[in-house]
Amino acid sequence: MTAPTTHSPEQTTQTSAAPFEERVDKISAAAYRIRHHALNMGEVQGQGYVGQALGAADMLATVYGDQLRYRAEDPHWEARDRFLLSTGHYAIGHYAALAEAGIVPVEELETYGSDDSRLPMSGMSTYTPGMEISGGSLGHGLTIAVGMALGLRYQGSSARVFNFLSDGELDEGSTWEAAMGAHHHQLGNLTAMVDINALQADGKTDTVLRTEPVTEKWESFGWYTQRVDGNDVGALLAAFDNAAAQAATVGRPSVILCDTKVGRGVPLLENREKAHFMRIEENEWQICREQLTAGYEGKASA
Ligand SMILES: Cc1ncc(C[n+]2csc(CCOP(=O)(O)OP(=O)(O)O)c2C)c(N)n1
Ligand SMILES: [Mg+2]
Repeated sequence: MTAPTTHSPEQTTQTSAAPFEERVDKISAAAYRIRHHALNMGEVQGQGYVGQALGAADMLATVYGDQLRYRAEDPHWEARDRFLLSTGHYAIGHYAALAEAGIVPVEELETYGSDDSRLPMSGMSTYTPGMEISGGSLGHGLTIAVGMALGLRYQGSSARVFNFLSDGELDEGSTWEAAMGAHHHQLGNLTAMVDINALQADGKTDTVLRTEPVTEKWESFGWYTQRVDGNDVGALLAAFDNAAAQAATVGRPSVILCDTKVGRGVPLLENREKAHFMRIEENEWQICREQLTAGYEGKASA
């Protein structure tokens, strides 16, 4: 199993002062490593939610590599920004991001899904440093984020709360109740990001429940709404910078709607049937890694 070198910041601050293009390159490199980690973890199990991790890697890299305030050596640091993963099944991608952030050791990733591992298949807050909530029951992340953002404000904290949701979670009434609550309480310290990969467990999102037009829905719920290509790091970074620029203790909550592609970066997996939970054959993992590296190096040298 090969693992690329990991960049481990001690702490990052929101919106770095480095030039934009430099930040994009740094995030893109982090996204590549996150994808690599996810493939290595998936190989341990022979299957899993690998497609989601590949699709969301650019979002995770932007948040962890550039926006989130945290201390790798002290995951419970009181002033940290909170990152809430409501989609427990995306844990594989989140663990890869936590390793990239230096919060979880890279060597530990190979324990993913094993008995006694701190990295169970579904995200559990009591198991993993940096995992703020247990998120397997979908549609609850944003409700918790609202309470947390409200609580931090009462405590006089300037920390922000980030909530990662999936498009399947937009089927849930609780998500929209939370969206109304966030607007009502003017939670300017709350930023939601939605991975719109157009897929759910039961098939394509528009065949399960037509949630579009989602941009207009969030806007009508009073949120500062942006929609971007969630696999375009430059577009993502600009959107997160916009959200950070208008973050406030009291103000409009922000949502960044990110259109992504399941399996992104690995052509072999990008058009796979049954993409929600992928079975990948033994001989395919190395091909996946090679395709990922070829794509990344091709882009980096272009
Ligand atoms: C409340 C709840 N209902 C149903 C499930 C079963 N479930 C697990 S993943 C999933 C799909 C949710 O959509 P999404 O996260 O967009 O799927 P993906 O993009 O990962 O394919 C469902 C329905 C669940 N975990 N929680
Ligand atoms: Mg989905």
